[in-house]
Amino acid sequence: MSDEEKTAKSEASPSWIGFLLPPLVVIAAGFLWVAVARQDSPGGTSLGTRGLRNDGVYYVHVSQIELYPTSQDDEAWDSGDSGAPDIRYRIVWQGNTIHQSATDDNTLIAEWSGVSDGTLDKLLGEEMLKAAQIRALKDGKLTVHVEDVDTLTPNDPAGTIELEIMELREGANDLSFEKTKDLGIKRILIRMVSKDQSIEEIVRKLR
Ligand SMILES: [Ca+2]
Ligand SMILES: [Ca+2]
Repeated sequence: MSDEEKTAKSEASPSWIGFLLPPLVVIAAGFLWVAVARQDSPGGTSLGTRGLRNDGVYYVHVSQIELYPTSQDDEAWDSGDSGAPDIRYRIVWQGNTIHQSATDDNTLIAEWSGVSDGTLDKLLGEEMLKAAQIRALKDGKLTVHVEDVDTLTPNDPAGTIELEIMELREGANDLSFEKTKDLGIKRILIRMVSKDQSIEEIVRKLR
């Protein structure tokens, strides 16, 4: 066998695989598209039913957080007449805190609106939104830190939740958790609202 023949033979296999692979990738992508398109079909467009669009920008709004009745150490959140916690959360994306909520005092179920109160809604536009902004990217993560804010002592951490962004749905995401020694969060409601729509529609969905 000449050197030229050896080269030709050794290259035959890789080039054959190279020829086969692109159609396989196209078939896989086509299958994925069909699966996604079915979810997007009319009737499946209600809140919380549609996956996030890759590379799309979304508002993230935590509308409700419920804590377990006692802290991770099974102690009262606070001492005094009201032992109930004063709940605050912050959202971290790509190592940056991109939103911190107000504190909802003395409650086990804290709630926040995603828009500022007031009647100047349309004039204020994006300024009135109280929500974080993220870009939906594969392998992207979103972290929510929750704490009970204390005045005289250091805050009591209630737990940290790390979420795979692409596993969230557009609309409401209702997530429940078991209590552990690291987690005092019972339930968290997160709304994902696409930025790719009118400000009126965004406000309606974040309110
Ligand atoms: Ca406390
Ligand atoms: Ca309290």
